[in-house]
Amino acid sequence: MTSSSLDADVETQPRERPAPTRLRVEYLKEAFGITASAPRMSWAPPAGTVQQTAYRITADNGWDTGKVTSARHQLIPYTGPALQSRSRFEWRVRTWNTDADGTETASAWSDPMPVELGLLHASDWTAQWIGPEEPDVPAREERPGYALHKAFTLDTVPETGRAYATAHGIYELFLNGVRVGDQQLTPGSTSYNTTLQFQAYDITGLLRPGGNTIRAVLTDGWYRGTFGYTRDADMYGSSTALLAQLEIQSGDNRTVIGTDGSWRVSRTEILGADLMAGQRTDFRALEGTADDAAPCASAAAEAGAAVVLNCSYGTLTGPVAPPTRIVEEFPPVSVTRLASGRQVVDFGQNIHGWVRLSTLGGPGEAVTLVYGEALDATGDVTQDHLRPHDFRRPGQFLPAGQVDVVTASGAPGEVFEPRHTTHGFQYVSVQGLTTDLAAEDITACLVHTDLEPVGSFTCSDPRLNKLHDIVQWSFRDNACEVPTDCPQREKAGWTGDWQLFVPTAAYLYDVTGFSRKWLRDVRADQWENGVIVNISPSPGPGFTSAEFMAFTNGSCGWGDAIAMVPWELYLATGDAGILAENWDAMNRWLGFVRTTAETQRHPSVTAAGAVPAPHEKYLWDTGFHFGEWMEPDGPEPDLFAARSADHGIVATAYYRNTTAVMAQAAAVLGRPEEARALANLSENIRQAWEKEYLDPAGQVTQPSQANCVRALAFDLVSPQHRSSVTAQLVSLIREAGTHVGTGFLATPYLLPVLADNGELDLAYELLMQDSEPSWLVMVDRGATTMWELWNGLDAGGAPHQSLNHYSKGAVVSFLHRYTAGLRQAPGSAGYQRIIIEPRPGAGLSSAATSHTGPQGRIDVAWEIDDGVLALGATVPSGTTAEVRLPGEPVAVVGPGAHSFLAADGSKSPHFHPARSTL
Ligand code: RAM
Repeated sequence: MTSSSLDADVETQPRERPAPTRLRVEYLKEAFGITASAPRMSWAPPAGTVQQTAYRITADNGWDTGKVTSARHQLIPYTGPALQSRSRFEWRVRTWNTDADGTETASAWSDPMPVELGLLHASDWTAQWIGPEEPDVPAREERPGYALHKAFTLDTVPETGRAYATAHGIYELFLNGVRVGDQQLTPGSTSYNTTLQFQAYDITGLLRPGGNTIRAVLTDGWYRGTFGYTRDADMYGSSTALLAQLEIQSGDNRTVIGTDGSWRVSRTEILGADLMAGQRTDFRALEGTADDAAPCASAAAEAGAAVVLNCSYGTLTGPVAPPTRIVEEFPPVSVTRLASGRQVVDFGQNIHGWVRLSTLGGPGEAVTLVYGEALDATGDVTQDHLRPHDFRRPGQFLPAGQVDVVTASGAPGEVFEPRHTTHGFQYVSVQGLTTDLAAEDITACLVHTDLEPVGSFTCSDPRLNKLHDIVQWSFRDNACEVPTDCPQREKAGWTGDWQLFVPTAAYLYDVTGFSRKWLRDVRADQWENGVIVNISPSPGPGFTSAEFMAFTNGSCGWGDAIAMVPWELYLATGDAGILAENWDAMNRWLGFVRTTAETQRHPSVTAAGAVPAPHEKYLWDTGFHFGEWMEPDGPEPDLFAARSADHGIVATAYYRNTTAVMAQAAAVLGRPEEARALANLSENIRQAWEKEYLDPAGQVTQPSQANCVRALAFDLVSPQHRSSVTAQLVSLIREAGTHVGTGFLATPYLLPVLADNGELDLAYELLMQDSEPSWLVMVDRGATTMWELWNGLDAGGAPHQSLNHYSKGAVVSFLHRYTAGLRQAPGSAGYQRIIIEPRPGAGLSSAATSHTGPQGRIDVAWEIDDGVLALGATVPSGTTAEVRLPGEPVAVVGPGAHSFLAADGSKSPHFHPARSTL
């Protein structure tokens, strides 16, 4: 149903409501330079309404849906005039909604959201790829930044100006000496062989009549700099390149200034820049070269011509995730001058990014900045725990990197900000600077993908609040372009880490675009045989080091990310399209797992019987697996030994889980036959697991907390064995002195499994445990981010491995879902049906959580006073909540603010809805 005019709508709808909010285009808040020619629009219904009944979208390009009777407000396809490269429009939406009393009211119009398309086709690019001439490519980590620049003249002030730019490497653009835009580390990290992002910028305000200069600074970045644990260089190529196109419009006149052979290349102050190693800047190198602000004669004299390169345009694409930015800046909490003369700066928080240093040494004096997460006995920064093994020289370690060096020229106003590298750090050892640093001389810049926060948690226990805080910090520090494992040692998109943390992350931040971008790389990096590689983006099997470590790909719990991550995103958003995008890749992964299970037997099984038992074809017990990984007191990981170990108990569990997840995904995608077949396969695997790994007494045969947790979390044992496996898990935990014994994979499920199987108190005992290993040890030892190991800082304060890995932080989803008590109902996606069920414990007297999902913001808060639990909940439009309080029947409530009182569970229950309002 549509209505013809906006005015008529207003007349018939006198009661105006607040407007729809959170307008998004393809999950983006800023849709500038996108390359989706049929973008989809979403919004959140106005706060305080019960149910959207209709919407109307209008745009300034003539698009008008009229009034459409529909409750839908997610991913509405654009149906206006066909969009071309550079098309621009502003859209807004109003909705009609029912109130609690059933009357329909019209909302106000939302604020407008601008959308502008970038360059959709390779043929839109008239610019040519250019690069510096490098007869001898300098050694890795020593490669300088180059400036590629061009002077041009404009007759008039232009009406609009756009710049489109990308690079093989990292680029920054400057127009007339002013930095263009506020994005960092552009063009961002992707699997460059298949996808290269370009950025679009509005440069209208930076252009001027007369002489102008466009200048790009180009360094190695992910393209050819060193990367990851193995510190490989040249992953995507051995030369850097720039592609930039300025389009300047005045009336009907479009001037295009693209990179080509007329551009000049000069040196910059950056003598070396590498994402892992650090940045070396010598401002003296600029002496006698171009002033950024003006194309002076000396620049031309200094510069050489750019080389035109024959690179492809075919991989170019606009953004699908928010950009990377400096999201926060901090002053130091202390600066300490050591006896050695070094100054140690403590920012009080472990972060990812760099510092901005405004006090440099005297002319020609080098100041060295060593970044780290921990201090040694002398109070200086130590990096020893961050040094990776050198696989090519067993027993040796590689440098940790994270060292910047800056030499001043003495020119006034020199500021060092190494934006062509990044570091994971809380401390910086400033070496070679005689001036005492004041707080305003050095600033920490937190750099990450600019994600929207959508979730919160707080409770009456300060240590749990701190735990939540440090987990959130670890996520922020590892959300730079792709979900990384750690921001210092590796900065790598490990599949397993994201698989196990994405449910927590998606509750706290809108990670949809960010994850979709990464999944595109995961799919691109998938091997012919279906193997999902451990790290994405990565350059593929043709690359030497990838080949060297190739045997580790195909690990259970890591490769399964291709099913688990899309499924979690679907649950968070209700967007089945994310499942559809990844469906083929999941099937190919499953094909690899299934073929491996059906055709290979682990030698230990073969030794036990020449003829395979019928259930053995469902056991995935060969190939390399990381296994549970990093259990406390576990052996030092030995990847080469793991290659032949029997990890069937873990791998078969993941085989079961992935088939179960895919069965549900198939059902959502309207593939009932596949859903049935997958569910059957999953049940067969379950039975095989039970037969192989559960003894007749209902005990897991390879007893570990992790194996018991998986048995329950992945529904591996039949209902009659759940209690014996729970009892086994409980006794393993008690044998460990009530300590956590899981590593990476099972940790997210440990507390939920206990709570779901009648052991809520034990879940809380583990949560509140404060001797090693435990989460609160991290809090008590002053962690500001989650550690990779349970003993990241040991009792003596010595650091071990990374102090900034979010994986163990998945525990905080227990705080959201159980402690505060907000979770989705089974079968719900996009938070349309929720369950509010506080499960208090550990003497907590209050807890609160919020989550802004597709329907809007949900708030849950409870307090216990004198044995009475008072619960307040706000349920957004279009959402149904089941409220479950101790000993009471389920109350089903709709949108609005509700409050309830109940006994806290320890006293006799008394429960009634006290008040509900809109
Ligand atoms: C480590 C990474 C990552 C983990 C792999 C298996 O080096 O830091 O967290 O997934 O190993």
